[in-house]
Amino acid sequence: MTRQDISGNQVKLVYLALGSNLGNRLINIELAKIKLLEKGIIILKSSSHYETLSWPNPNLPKYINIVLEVKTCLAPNNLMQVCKKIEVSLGRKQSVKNSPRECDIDILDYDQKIMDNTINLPHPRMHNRNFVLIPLFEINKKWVHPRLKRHIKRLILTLPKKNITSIKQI
Ligand code: PH2
Ligand code: MG
Ligand code: MG
Repeated sequence: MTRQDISGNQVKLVYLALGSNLGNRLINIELAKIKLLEKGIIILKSSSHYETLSWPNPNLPKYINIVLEVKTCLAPNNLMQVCKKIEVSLGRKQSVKNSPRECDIDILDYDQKIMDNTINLPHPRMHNRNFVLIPLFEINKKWVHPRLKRHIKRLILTLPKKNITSIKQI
């Protein structure tokens, strides 16, 4: 039987990536976690903080990234709306793609769901991003990519070596 909350909604296991490369990066990430909690999203695990080069332009300020394992009853689109609102409340402006931001929240994996319409699940570029795979591996060594059916360890080993050596656990 699927687990339900007290209102009968199904509880889903979700992995979120949080990042910041503008302002006080550590505080921005902590505030984002508090705001997620305020929306009833339960944080089960939180990875260490990792300092990573900005992708795709390494000349932009470095990011601090973490990955969270959370429980939520929100549907994917509603969860996405909540994440967007938190990004904006922490100062994110609608600007040029990949420009520095106080807060970035991406849904990596929503209960192993594969979805290709309003939002893409799992996150379409997660499998080649060191700043997502390495913190995810820290909190779930058994995670498997729902679309590629590939184990997290294999995905990390496929990354270019410099992507592994350039990431700093802090
Ligand atoms: N997020 C981006 C663009 N580039 N680079 C790093 N290192 N970390 C991020 O979280 C990140 C990025 C937009 O979502
Ligand atoms: Mg991102
Ligand atoms: Mg994003």
